[in-house]
Amino acid sequence: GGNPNRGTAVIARTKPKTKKPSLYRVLLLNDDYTPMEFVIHILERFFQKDREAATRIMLNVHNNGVGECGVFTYEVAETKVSQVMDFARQHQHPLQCVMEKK
Ligand code: TYC
Repeated sequence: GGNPNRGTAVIARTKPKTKKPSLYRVLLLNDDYTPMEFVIHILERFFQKDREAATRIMLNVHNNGVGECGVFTYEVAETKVSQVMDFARQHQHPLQCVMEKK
């Protein structure tokens, strides 16, 4: 016999815990070869940006070396990175897309 929980205590949460998922930035990296128009197309196609927002982000990457396309949960960010990298490879552009934890 004996109490199997001897020396332990469990305190119940008062408020149900809803875990916020970690967020990840998806970034485009600049290079000297990928056409500006191609990068704008990527931003429209995979990140639902309108022409104006896509152009602003592309120029930001062009001028600063790196720029944010959006913020997503891990799975979605991973999917975006894969889609961009596959599409760039298919068109033989060296464009790089990465994700980083916020
Ligand atoms: N620097 C490229 C050019 O001058 C344009 C470019 C912008 C490339 C953004 C990559 O992520 C990029 N054609």
